[in-house]
Amino acid sequence: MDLGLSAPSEIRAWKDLALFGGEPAFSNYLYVNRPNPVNRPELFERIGQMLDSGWLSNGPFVLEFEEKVAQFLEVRHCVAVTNATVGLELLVRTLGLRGEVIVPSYTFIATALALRWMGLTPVFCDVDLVTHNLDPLDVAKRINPSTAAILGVHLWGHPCDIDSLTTLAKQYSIPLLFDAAHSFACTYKGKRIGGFGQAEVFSFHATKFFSTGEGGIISTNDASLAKELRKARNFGMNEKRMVLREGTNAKMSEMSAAMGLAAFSSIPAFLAQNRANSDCYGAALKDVAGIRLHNCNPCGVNNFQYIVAELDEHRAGIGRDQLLRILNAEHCMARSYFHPGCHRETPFENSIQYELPNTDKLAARVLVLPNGMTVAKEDIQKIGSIIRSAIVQAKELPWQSLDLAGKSL
Ligand code: T4K
Repeated sequence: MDLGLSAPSEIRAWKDLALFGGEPAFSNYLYVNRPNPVNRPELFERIGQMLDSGWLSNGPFVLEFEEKVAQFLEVRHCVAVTNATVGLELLVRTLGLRGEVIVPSYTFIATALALRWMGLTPVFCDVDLVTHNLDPLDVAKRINPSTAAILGVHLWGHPCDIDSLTTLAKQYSIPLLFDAAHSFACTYKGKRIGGFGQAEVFSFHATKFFSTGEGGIISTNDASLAKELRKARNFGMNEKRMVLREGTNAKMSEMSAAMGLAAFSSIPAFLAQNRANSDCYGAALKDVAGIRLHNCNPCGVNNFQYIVAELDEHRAGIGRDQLLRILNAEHCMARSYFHPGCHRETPFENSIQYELPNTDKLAARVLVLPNGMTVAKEDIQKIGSIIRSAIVQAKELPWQSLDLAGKSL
């Protein structure tokens, strides 16, 4: 059944919402980002080749994958790694950074932990309320003689203000790096994310729209950096197995590379479905008071991997966590990414140096909704209907009786 993209969602009586006694809208749980289906014949073919060859690591698939990704990103060098967190660690360690790195607090905890794990001090910076990305004016205020680098995050696949950050990095002669974990296949002013700053780091985790199970890639146009990264990820060895520097084991496995290679031909289909789903969410939530979808990338192409909604509690009459509770009861496992902001997480509690008002606001109001190939238009209609019903009847919802009954998230 084609519900059409412009169909508004229907209102259900609040008594029919699962949290208040109704049946859950979804019999199977709906998650924020289920892995997209992989081309199984191609994957199985490659797994067969891998087993026949006896090369499970240090084999040809990683090289082929790196070349393919470099071509796709239009960048000179790609170094495949076990995951993006390790990729960030490898990058800052290989660059020999010491001291402070300016980074947003409004990001997944991996960005900040990678720095701390490598002995660096993350200096948390506020973000712009519209883009959700580093605010260059706030970055400028935090630069000091101990600043070793700026690490921007293209959150939700929305590029940072790359031009302004590049100007700042040049002015202070510090490296500019990007956590591009969300940004595969996204563009900035007509150019694919991947070639900006000194290097960018992508994630191919299971929840990303393009996945290698676990995996990541560091992309750069700097040949000598790429060469050092290759050694550093392989125990410091060169191609002749001579140990020329300190290093670790951060290599991507052949199995992960095989999965990535098998997913390549599906990228257009993944993008098309994410885009169509995003439009469908837009229609389903149209004119619902207090909720709006984040415009992912006004100055380029987005992969629409994350459907990011912002809830204005005063206009909607219901809080973000209340709405989350209603959705979860329906088996729609929406998430409050990235609450409460890295600077408020335990490892960084003692390092709150500045007020981050925009980070606090976004952490309190953002709700990420399910997307990907496993999410159908009908699902989105139902999610829209749950959200609309909750907001329209916000004043009538019997929270008190529920809390007295001892139900909790
Ligand atoms: N920088 C940024 C900005 C990032 O967002 C991330 C990771 C990184 C760096 C580091 O990248 P990696 O080192 O991971 O390559 C998830 C992911 O674990 C994480 O990769 C991702 N960002 C972050 C935004 O989300 P959780 O704790 O929400 O993941 P998890 O395991 O609860 O998965 C979320 C949902 O996805 C689950 O509710 C169910 C579903 N799921 C998950 C997995 C793993 C599946 O359906 N199948 C699966 O195999 O962090």
